[in-house]
Amino acid sequence: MVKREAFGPEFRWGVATSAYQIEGAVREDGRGPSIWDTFAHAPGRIKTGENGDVACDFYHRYAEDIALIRSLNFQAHRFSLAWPRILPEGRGRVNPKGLDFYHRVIDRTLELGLEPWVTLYHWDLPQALEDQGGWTNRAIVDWFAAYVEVCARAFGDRVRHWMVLNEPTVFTVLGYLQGKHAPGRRGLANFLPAVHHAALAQAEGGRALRACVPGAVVGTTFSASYVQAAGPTWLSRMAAAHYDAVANRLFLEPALGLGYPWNSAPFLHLLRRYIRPGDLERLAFDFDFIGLQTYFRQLVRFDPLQLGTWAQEVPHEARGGELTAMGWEVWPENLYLLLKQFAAYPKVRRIVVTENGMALLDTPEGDRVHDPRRIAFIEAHLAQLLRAKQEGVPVEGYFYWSFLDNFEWAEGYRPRFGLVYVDYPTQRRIVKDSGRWFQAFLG
Ligand code: IFM
Repeated sequence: MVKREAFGPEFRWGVATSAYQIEGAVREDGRGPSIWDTFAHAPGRIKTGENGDVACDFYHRYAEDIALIRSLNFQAHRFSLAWPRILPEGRGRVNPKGLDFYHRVIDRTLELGLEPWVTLYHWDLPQALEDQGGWTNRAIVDWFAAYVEVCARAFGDRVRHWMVLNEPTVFTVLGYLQGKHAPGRRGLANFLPAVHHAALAQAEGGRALRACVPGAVVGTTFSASYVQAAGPTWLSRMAAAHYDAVANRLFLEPALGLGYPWNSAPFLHLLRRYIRPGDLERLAFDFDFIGLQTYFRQLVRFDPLQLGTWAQEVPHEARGGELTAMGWEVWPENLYLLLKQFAAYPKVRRIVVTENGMALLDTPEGDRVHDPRRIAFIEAHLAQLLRAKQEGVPVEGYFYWSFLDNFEWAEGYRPRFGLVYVDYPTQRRIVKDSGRWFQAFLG
């Protein structure tokens, strides 16, 4: 049984959310449309046909919701700013009411003694910018830096902890290569420029923050999955190395000044088409912390039809272990192995687990939601985190994803990740047993 004391007094405990997944109020107070509004309203894009128009109605309920975070004894509140609420056209005109909303959220967070941890980009790109090419247009590097500057100047007096991007590999692979997420583009001709511009924006965003907010603690977050070869053959190991380069190293290594991992996945040399003189140096930024976000490992086998990575994922359901409502295998050692992998880079000075959590199909029984599987998931992952920490990995925080059940992108509202159950028709909140578990653990 893990105990809070074992993590030390400096360790940060928090919960995480993102704007489009919880706020709702998509047409209120001057917010402009985002690519997720467009995508979710297009037929067939979201499995359940749902959208984020109302979501958890956090826009109107933020004061009570933040109080709920406090009541669970967390110290930190991670949330994202919606770019189209602040700059409805993505650039130029600032929407004062958009800024006001986040002033209120930040003030409420601080008033309750919680630290605000702010993500600048959690996937809700202004539609007006997508209409000009979105992440495939190199101008986005400047658009993004200008947006970061607006946010830094508005909130930098009260926000110390910042994260520039949320999971760039996920939004470029799913949004620009596979078309499963907004904006629904496909193919390398979209993916490769989106990768390079997001990697540049990641570093430029860090520089913009540092320039505007003295004393800011600047991070960025990466999706990660520990990659294992499904078989002992050379081909299987080669496929795993290619997959690892894309899944875990694509954005991390350029930020660390190591460039793109094209020696491990040669198809990434195609990125050179988008790289201009000086870019490779501009990709580096000395982040104060690296946000590690993980949910499952990847087991891969060689597949000659998977051009580029040569890797095919072994289906999670074929692995024989417990599955979450996302169909993801539960394998807690993944967190330990990834922490070790990330900590092996000399330039990674501090790591914060900025997301980790389990989706279930929770159902309330009266005013209780019993979720023992989620409690077991959390305990097992915290034990693995502690194992890494005790072996010297500089991991300094854990944020559970997510505070509330919310809009799980293309999956709609069916998988529930929250510590707090949301009854969407009434917007009633019920603290699940896992939320009560955290309350006692942190209390
Ligand atoms: O809900 C997402 C979040 O937006 C980004 N990281 C993974 C979570 C679960 O899929």
